[in-house]
Amino acid sequence: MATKKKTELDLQLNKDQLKASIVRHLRSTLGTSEQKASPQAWWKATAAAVNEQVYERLTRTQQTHFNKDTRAIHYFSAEFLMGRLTSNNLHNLSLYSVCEEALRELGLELTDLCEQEPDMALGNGGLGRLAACFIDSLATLNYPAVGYGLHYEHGLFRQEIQDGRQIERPDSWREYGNPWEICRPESVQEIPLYGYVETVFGDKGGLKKVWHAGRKIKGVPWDIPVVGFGGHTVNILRLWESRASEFFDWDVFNAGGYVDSQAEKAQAETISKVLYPNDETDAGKELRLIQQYFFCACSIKDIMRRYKRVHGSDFSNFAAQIAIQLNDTHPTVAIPELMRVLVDEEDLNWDAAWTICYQVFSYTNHTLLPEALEKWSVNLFEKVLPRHLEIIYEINARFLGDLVEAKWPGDDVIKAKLSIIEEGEVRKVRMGNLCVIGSAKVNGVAEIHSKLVKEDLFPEFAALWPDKMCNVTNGVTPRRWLLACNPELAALYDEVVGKEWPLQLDKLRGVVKFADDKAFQQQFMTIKRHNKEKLVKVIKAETGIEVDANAIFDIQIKRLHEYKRQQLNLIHIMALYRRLLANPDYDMHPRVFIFGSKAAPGYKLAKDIIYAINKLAERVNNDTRIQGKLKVVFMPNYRVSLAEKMIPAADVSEQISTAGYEASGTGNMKLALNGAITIGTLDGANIEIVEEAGAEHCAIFGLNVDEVKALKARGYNPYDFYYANSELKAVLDWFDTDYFTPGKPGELSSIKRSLLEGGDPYLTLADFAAYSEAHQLVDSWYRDPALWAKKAIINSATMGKFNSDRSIQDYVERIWKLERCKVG
Ligand code: RUG
Repeated sequence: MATKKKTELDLQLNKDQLKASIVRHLRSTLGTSEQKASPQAWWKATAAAVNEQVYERLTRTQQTHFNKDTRAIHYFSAEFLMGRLTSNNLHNLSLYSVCEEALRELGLELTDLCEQEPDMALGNGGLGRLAACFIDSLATLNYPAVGYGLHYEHGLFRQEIQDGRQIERPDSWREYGNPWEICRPESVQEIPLYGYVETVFGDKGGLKKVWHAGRKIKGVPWDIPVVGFGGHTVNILRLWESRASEFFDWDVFNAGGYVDSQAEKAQAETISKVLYPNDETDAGKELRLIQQYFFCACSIKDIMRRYKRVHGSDFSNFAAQIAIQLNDTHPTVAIPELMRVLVDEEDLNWDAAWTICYQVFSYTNHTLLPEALEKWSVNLFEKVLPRHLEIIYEINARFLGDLVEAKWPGDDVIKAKLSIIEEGEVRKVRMGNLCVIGSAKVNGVAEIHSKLVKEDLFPEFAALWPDKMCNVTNGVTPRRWLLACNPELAALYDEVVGKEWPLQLDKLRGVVKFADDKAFQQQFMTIKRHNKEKLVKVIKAETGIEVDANAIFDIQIKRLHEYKRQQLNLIHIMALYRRLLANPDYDMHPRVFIFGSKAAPGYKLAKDIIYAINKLAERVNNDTRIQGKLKVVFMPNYRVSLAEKMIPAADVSEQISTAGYEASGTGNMKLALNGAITIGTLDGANIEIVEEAGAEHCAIFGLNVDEVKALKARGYNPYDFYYANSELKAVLDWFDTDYFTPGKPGELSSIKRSLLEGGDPYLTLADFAAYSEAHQLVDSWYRDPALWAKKAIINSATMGKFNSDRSIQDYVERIWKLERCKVG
């Protein structure tokens, strides 16, 4: 008898079914009972019950994609900052309230169980979180997509604060098991490394290259199902774990070298052991290059396997079926790897292989900072990936010899600039140039950034290929960053504009007409107040600091970097403190400055800034003279799940990077969407936020991109600002005293030094006065509750553009040319 196909309705669980399923999993999957179960076990049983739904839909999705043989996007990223998945999956399956009720009947609170889940912190910051938002949107919009990355055993370090200083501790997100991942031993891959290249006679005549690997590593895939909102499409995020391969293990073992074989095994398994904690800087280490190659090679093999299952060795459809997006330069080595596979293993000639490659790849640039544009020494490349270096030389020779020579005949200066190889004492492979040369499209992540990529970073490439460069402004998923994290505001929006806004965020524009409505303002601000009260408790629990929800909550959450200018915020708080000490009646609305930030472990100045913030906090928070008008909080271990608690509670959003340095920013979007007012420079996506919300509803200050360039060109001297502004001078001189570090003068001096002797590369002092004025403006707005409510509402209601669904749709139209595939 033919089995009836399950319909969408059959899949939708009711409360009693879900409850029964949770209890069943508690007993049969977790091996415990309702009486004995720990909160961990309840959380895992709940996840297992949800997974029944997820897997059913995952199978359907995979069958549909296979049957229709769809073109798919493969998003290659060294980082996916997923955070927690329980609440997200429940929301996307429309099961959140059903689950809440089911658990309540079992005497449990869903929000408490969600706290059991460790964050999946497989990323540093914006770049990794963007990748997570994008795969959510791809599934939501029913696009066939696979995320490919690394299955780090330890994600970004856990930050502890001891005596004000950052201490890094290992993050063990899967120490006690993770219910959302599925190991797929049937799709294991083997990856070569090191060794040498031999030239032999090919079967079809002519010469052929053979790479004899010195070592092989096993890549074990772990799949994380990615549930689209509405639950139709469930794509996968496939993360590769490295293991020792039998290839070398047994050789050494049989030769009697058991201990050596164990050492090699440990080395192999080191590859996916830990995420490099550097945001925006290239570590330049052998292990990092191996990490990059390892996950790219596993992923290309995986793509090949799937393609060949349908098309055999006919590669004429490859570029029509496969699109690969390179998230920054980290996965660039995928380009020579695909060339190697096509030429060496599949016997295509160079031109045919290159034509395919060139159509398959596209590259997203996320930064203009020179230290983040990866360069690998040629020697290292040659040692680890000898065949790839040959392929890179060949790509380079053809590019320079044909295209560059045709456009700029005889111009060796341009050739040297565009070459993939940087000449010098240490010859280097420039991954940025390789990306541009090997990609069909190159995009920046906000209008201004894309303009600078074109005009300042890659001007010659833009002249050579005027249509290659484009922009896709970043976005964030409104499901996580409003629906799930701010349930009260989400419910209010449901009432006012209907329930479609999580998919069509532009619908929030319908709220603008209520921005002056007193009753609506009150509802909106009451929700903000509730969110602030919740954060007050979290702050108390995490830091012991008491703050008052009546104060303005002013939040700066992002990685610590000089260009992001936490030091500007810091010196401004010190200036406010001085004003209050000098005049206890100084007129300001009470303010709580809240920071959340991790510094790269080797970035000394960034760590000193964290220390200074904490020392300032100790002093200010315990100074009764200022009558609680100023509080400073540094929230330890900033991560996705903490962001979800901080963002809904923010009144003010600090987006104060030096203009021209923040490619986009995405925290700026999340904070504004949740009703925070931006204090910001005209940098990255701030510019587009201001365009949407209206300049009068944001506090914009400081030098713009052209002014920054002009000041630098004229010769910036921070001492000019130091001597001209007595308050600024006094604040900087304070760093040399022991006022904040009793008995230890000079402990904070490195910050002053960087701003004066160090030349203040990010123009902190130049923007200080304008920043201080912007704060005064914000303070004056806040004293008028109706005015503030109006601005907050307008900010939230006008952020529709920053839906990551819109970003994905832009990628589809401008770059990927994908078709949606409805899963029945
Ligand atoms: O710094 C950028 C952010 O401005 C941007 O919003 C984010 C996503 O596009 O990427 C960040 N980024 C850039 N993270 N790492 C890099 C350089 O590798």
